[in-house]
Amino acid sequence: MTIELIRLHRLNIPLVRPFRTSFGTEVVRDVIIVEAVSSDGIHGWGECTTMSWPGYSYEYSDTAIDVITRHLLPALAEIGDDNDPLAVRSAMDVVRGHPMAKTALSTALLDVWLRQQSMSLATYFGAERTHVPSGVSVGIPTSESVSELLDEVAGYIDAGYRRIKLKIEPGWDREPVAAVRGRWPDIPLQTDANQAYLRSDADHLASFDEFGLLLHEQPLHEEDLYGHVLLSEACATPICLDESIHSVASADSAIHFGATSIINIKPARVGGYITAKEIHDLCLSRGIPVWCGGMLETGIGRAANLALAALPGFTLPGDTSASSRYYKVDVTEPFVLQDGGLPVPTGPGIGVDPIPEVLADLTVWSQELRPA
Ligand code: NPG
Repeated sequence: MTIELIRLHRLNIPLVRPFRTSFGTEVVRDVIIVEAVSSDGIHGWGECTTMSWPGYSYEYSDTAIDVITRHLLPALAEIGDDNDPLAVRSAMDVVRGHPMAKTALSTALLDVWLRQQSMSLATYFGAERTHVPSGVSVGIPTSESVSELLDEVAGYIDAGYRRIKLKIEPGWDREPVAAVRGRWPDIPLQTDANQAYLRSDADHLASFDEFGLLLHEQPLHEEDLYGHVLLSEACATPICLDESIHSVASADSAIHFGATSIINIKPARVGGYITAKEIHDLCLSRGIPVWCGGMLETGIGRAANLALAALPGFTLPGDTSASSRYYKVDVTEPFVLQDGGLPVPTGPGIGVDPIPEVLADLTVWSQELRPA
């Protein structure tokens, strides 16, 4: 199969509410959707989850466009018409890093490849679950008001979300966690600091043990693996790594050294769904529970994440929330919460397509690229 055309669609989608974390505030999702068109007329889709600034990682939307255009697409010329997912991944290996750009392009190609075989992504993974329980990630209210936070959390709990993740940072941590735990003593609750703490905060973070949390996600800098080992020793609350995990090898090292006892698997952070599945398999074999992270995906990225999260090692609810948690209008048919979770798409490939008029409406820039 020959890929004749790659289209990059850059969209700006207003969020239903600002999403504030320890690394910044997003009000509008600046997202790139990659479309791959094959010579037999099949369209495949992938989402690039970069933000407009390098706050979560060094990648951002402008670098992703550059890397896809000038490096990843030319690298694919090496494999000619062979779009086998493993061949695509190894061709892209010539580029260091840039996992979100790689994920976007490789997922669009994987989608074409699967659609040609009429196989769903979940089936390709060997996933059997048809419904995935949803958690929700709650940002820091821009007002920094605990009562506003409680109202937001109450809305999510009423909607049926199965676990709550609170974004924290120094100065916004014990009080909101205590308030949510006080009001909902039994709800599965976890924190996410996005690297905002220091090793010297270990005693402070250990003081959260009284709240019976599921986990603390990525409290320290992503390179501070040993710091997370020390934190794991200081806290009864399990430590879960996100930003530190970029590959099977980094997951294996973090588990081996005792820096993490749970892993957040985000395909976009590890360079694609093939590697994400391999990290899942490693964790399953080591008895390490995993859950699927999110990066405010549209229906395109969400559909693929749900297929992954249908694998058996995903034993904790992930950040796979309904479309309405993020957007008034999603690019695809909206994912709607059913019984506290979302259905795993069953159609060929990722199982969803953008709605052409919505895609056109939200597009602020687009470009057509011809593979060599
Ligand atoms: O539900 O998609 C979601 C958001 C989950 O908190 C979430 N994502 O740090 O994991 C994170 C955070 C994030 C969002 C990271 C956007 C990067 C970009």
